[in-house]
Amino acid sequence: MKEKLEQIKAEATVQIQAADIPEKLNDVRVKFLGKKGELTAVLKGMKDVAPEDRPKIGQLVNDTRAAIEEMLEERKMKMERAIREQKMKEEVIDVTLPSRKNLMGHRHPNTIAQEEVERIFVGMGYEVVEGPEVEYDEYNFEKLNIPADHPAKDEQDTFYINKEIVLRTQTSPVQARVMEQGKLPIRIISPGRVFRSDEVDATHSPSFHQIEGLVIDKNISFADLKGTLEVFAKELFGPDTKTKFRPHHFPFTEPSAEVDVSCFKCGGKGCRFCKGSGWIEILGCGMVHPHVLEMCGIDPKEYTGFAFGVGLERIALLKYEIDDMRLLYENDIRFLKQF
Ligand code: 2U9
Repeated sequence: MKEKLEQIKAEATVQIQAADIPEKLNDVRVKFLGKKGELTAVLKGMKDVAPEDRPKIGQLVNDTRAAIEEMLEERKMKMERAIREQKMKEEVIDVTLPSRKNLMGHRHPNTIAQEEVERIFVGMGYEVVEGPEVEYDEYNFEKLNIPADHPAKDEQDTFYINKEIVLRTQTSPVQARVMEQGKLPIRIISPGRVFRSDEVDATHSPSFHQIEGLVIDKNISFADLKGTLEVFAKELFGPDTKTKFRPHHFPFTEPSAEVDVSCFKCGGKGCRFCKGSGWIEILGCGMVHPHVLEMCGIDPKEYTGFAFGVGLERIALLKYEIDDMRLLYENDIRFLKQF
């Protein structure tokens, strides 16, 4: 029995040393220590051993099992260490490699145009003020001198929430609210989304953006309006830009004008871009109507002011020479990537 145990131990030693992967080592464990293993078979044969020899043989079997287990454990640890070292060798990290670049998005052309306009006016001391997109009819129309029966109300094709509440058709109500607060002087621009129930085409959308401006102080004249918008045009389209004020009519300003800039493509000679005229229309403006001042709690005998409004998409289309407004809303990355 003793020889048999020594033989088992010797065989196990050889096979444990020969095992080169964890699976083979496990096979060895099963072969010698498993339920049907060789050592278990020896234990089962104990009944044939003389009773007085049994404790001694039993001890020998236990010692052999312990020795085999120890060898298995030691081999397993060595194997794991070797595997780990091999992995470390194979997975060398080259810390000098350049990192992968993150895909960075950028601002939408509308936002670029808006921030450019904001930069120009903030540089002239204006404050940027935002307000609600859902407005009372009173602020969107009444206080801007557009009463219930005024044709401008039809012209502006308004989205009505109910009789008193509309989706704002311009950002003017923001200015009306600031005027009502009564803190003077006022020098603000209000950018934001506006809504008109227009059919979608290359130059119209039911939802677009405006930037309106308002200045109220003592002794503000049309000359201030002209000077301000001339500076704005030169900043936006280049120092050689000329401006032309054409008389116009808006209910909220009197007198009113539309402003053209000399074509920045041809310098005013006339080209395809300006349809041969040498001029491009960019905004509307005027002196705030005395009745509007009154309705917003400002005394028109003491204070005067000017206002202007510009379509943001129009600026983006002109600046980036985009010929269809719909491109600005489709979010096609191939288009947006260009700006
Ligand atoms: C108050 C008083 C007056 C804002 C103004 C315009 C002229 C104008 C258009 C430009 C293109 C709208 O986006 S557009 O279709 N706007 O021409 N807007 S004066 O006048 C105001 C605003 C607020 C209290």
